[in-house]
Order: sequence, then structure tokens, then C-alpha cells
Amino acid sequence: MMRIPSLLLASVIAVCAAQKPNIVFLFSDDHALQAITAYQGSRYAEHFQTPNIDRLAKEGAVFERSYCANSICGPSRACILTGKHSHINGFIDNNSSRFNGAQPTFPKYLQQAGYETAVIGKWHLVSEPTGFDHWEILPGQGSYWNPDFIQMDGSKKRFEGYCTDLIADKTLDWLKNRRDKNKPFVLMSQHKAPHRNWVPAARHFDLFEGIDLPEPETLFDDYANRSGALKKQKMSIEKDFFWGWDMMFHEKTPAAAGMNDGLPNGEYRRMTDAQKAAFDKAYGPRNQKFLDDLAAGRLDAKDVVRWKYQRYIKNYLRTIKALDENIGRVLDYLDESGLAENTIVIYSSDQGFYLGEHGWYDKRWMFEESFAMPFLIRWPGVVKPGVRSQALIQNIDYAPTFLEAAGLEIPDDIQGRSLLPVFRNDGSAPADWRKGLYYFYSGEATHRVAAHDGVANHRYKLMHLPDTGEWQLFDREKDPREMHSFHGDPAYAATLAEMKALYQELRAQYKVR
Ligand code: SGN
Ligand code: CA
Repeated sequence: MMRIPSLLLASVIAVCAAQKPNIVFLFSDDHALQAITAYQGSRYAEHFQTPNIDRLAKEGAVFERSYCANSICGPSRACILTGKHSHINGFIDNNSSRFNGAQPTFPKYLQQAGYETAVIGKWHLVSEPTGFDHWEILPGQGSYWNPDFIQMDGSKKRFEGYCTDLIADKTLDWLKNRRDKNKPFVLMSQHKAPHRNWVPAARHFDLFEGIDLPEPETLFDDYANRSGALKKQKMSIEKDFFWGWDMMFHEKTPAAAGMNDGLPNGEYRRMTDAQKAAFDKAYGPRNQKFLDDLAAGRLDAKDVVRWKYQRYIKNYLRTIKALDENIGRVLDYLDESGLAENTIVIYSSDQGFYLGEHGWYDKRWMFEESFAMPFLIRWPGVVKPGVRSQALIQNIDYAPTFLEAAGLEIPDDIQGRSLLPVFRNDGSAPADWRKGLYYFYSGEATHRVAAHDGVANHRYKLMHLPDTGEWQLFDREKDPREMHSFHGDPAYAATLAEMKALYQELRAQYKVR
């Protein structure tokens, strides 16, 4: 038999490996579709754009029917890593779960296939990352200002600066200087922004000053015509914000009686004196004006809700401004280095979020704003630029997509489906694509959202609340804001039966016990 010189063999392997696409997974925390201009219908588009994230839409595809399997941080991330629903991967909720890092994940499969793997930024799965050649993560939720990062030796290091900038710095440093350039790679660059408590970078403290951002139509939802559970959770703009933590007051600023109750402004406490001075210069006078108006009786109860909404949404979008700028820095580097050509770039976030819809902030409910997840993908030569896909996709699909992209077999126990057939079909779902999505939320104590699970297809959504035995049926074509459950309406009897059948079918398919 002819012997192949080992140098030649090594270079053949290197060439084959080089053809495997790199994967840059740009991820954030709680970024709602309503705050991405590439998603039509961003109500803020007149005042606020995400030009860098939008680049991925122009050069790649936007998935308009992209959803999570469990609308909360740790669970969504566990679904992404494993390609399996929460009841299978074991990370059920944020309060009691710990990710079992011994189970197979897509980074592990790729690592075994010769990829170099890294995760930088927010992790939030309690146990340490496994399957990564390099990692540097925020402890738990992490901080916006002067954040700590856990190092691979377990130690914690504090870095001065703004978290979003620092995560991008570390991402670029890994891409430029730290990785093994002979290997294809997968890099998960995962931001804290725009998670609560929405503290901007100093350069954005004044963005949107002097303007009122549009309010959602349902800011003053009365929760009629739906389960009584909608009145019980604690995530209302009116009642549940802390003046310090969420509304940017703090001990050293004068406040009305009782206003600094509850959680203090923890980010302010982390700042250096110079950072505090910049913060006070921006927020001090605005806080004072609010207090003066309040004291003078110029604000009624609804005006106070409106003021809180403005404070909230402006800070939320300010944190996204820094996020978008930093996504731009990474995309620029991929272009300049020539990596872009053979790199899959994704932008996504662990779930959606309420930006005042139904009077809420936060997530957890299967209602559209928090069930939906952004998903934009650029993959030169495979994903056609400018595609807007209506295929029903879910976060359990990412792992099998990455495995197939790397030329690997998809193990039978993975529950998601590779998106490659959708990419090859210019964004249209192939004939055998899924007809519905399964969703589960545990009902953990934080924010007291009721436990529920359910199914959704292109038009209808069925939710089941086990604590009360209630069914809720929504018709997004007739009622896109989900203000009315039609479960008891005789005109919807056949639809209800069909959706219940889909619910049973998907629960059986996904082995829900
Ligand atoms: C914290 C937040 C909640 C948020 C959870 C989960 N409160 O508890 O508002 O729902 O995280 O968020 S805070 O007062 O600590 O900011 S998640 O993104 O990790 O799922
Ligand atoms: Ca989150």
C-alpha cells in the first residue's frame, strides 16, 4: 500500500478542516424583537435603529417566527447547548436548576470533530462550562459596570469599564490572538445587555433626552377575557419596579418618602467616583424634575406609569445601543480579517421581553413578546441574502443546525431539527417541516408567573395552566395583541379540539411526562 507522507496527510486534514465553516454565535439577554429594526414593526424605529444587527438581515436571513422552548435565561441556554427541551436536558428553571455539564452538547460534538470552542460573557448555568477550550464568564447575572469575570482557574477578576464593551474586547482578543488558527472554531459571545436593571454606558446616558418614545397599545391592559392568573404576577411597570434598582434613584439623590425602598441601585455602588459623577450629572436633574412634578401634584397615577415606562424603555434601548455598536466591531473584524467568508454568524437572544405590552416588563409567559426570540443568520453561499423566513423554528434547532453545518451526524436523541433544509429552500419551510411548537414554563417563584405549557402553530396558540386546569386559546390573526382567549367561544370549538390534539401529539413526540 502506498504510504502518504505524514506532512502531506497533515496538510490534507488542515485543508478539509479549513473548509468547515466557523461559527460565531452572538447572543444577548432579553432582547425583544420589538427593539430590533430588522424585525418589521419595531415601534421605536423612528428614534432608534440597530444598524449592525440589521446588517445580518441584509447579508443573510431574518427568521420572523423564531421561538424559545422556555422563556427564561438558563433554560433557554440549556436548550441551545443540547438541542433538547428542558424536561430532557434537566435545566427546568433559574432558581433550582444546575446544568449537568456531563451531558452531550453541540460544543462538545464540535470539539471532538476538531473545532476549537470558546464561550465569553454571560453563561448563567450555575455549573462551569464544559466542552470549551476557552471560557471567561460573568458570575450569574453579571454586572453592567466594572464587572467581574470568572477565569478558567476558578478565580474572579474585576475589569474596569462597561460590560458590553468588555465582552466585545475579549471576543476580539480571542479571535485575533488566542485561538489556534489551524482549526475551525465556534465562538459564543454572550452579552448581559439588555437584561435588567438596564444601566447604559456613559456615552448613552443622554440618548433620547427630550423625546417621548412610543407606548405599546396595551400598556394599560386590564387583563379582561383571559385567565385570572394574568393579574397575579409581579412584573408590572405600575407596581413592581424598585426606585433604586430599576428607576435609577439612589441613596445620595433626594427622593420622595419611601422611594428608595426595596433593591438599591447596585450598579451605582459599583462605579468609581468619576463614573458616579457622570451618572449623577445625567440622571440627577431628570430625577429631580420628576420629584418636583410629583410634589406639585402635576402627575396622576397614569402619568407616573408613563414616566416609569419612559425611564425603563430609554434605558433598555440605551443598553442595546452599546450592544449594537459592539456587534458592529465584531462584524467589522470578521470582514477585515477575511474570516467572514467562511463563518456562520448568528444573532439571537435567550428570549423576548415585554416592553410595556400588557403593562409588563420581564418575560416567562407564552405570549408573543416573550415567546419570540430573535434569530438572524448570515452564511455566505448557503443562506440567501435578504431572506425573511416564516418557518416555525425554536432554540432546540440551533445545536442540530451547527452539527450538520460541520458535516456531523445528528444524534437521534436531539429533539430539534437542523435548519439547513430551510436555508436550502430560501427560507421556506420544506413540506415535512414541523406544524407546531411546544413550550413549557415551570412557574418558579421569581415574578410569580403561573406554570403553563402549550403549543403554537402559525395562527393559534393554546396554553394549559395546570394549577387551575385552565385552557387559553389565542387567535393571532384576529387578535395579534392576545387580549382575548377564545377557549369558551363555540365558534372556536373545532380549533380548540385541533390544538388540544396537537398538544397531545407534541407532548408525546417530545416525551413530556
Ligand atoms: C433576575 C431579575 C428578574 C429576571 C430574572 C431572570 N431581577 O432575577 O427580573 O426575570 O433575573 O432573568 S433582578 O432584580 O435581579 O434584576 S434571566 O434573564 O436570567 O432569565
Ligand atoms: Ca434572559
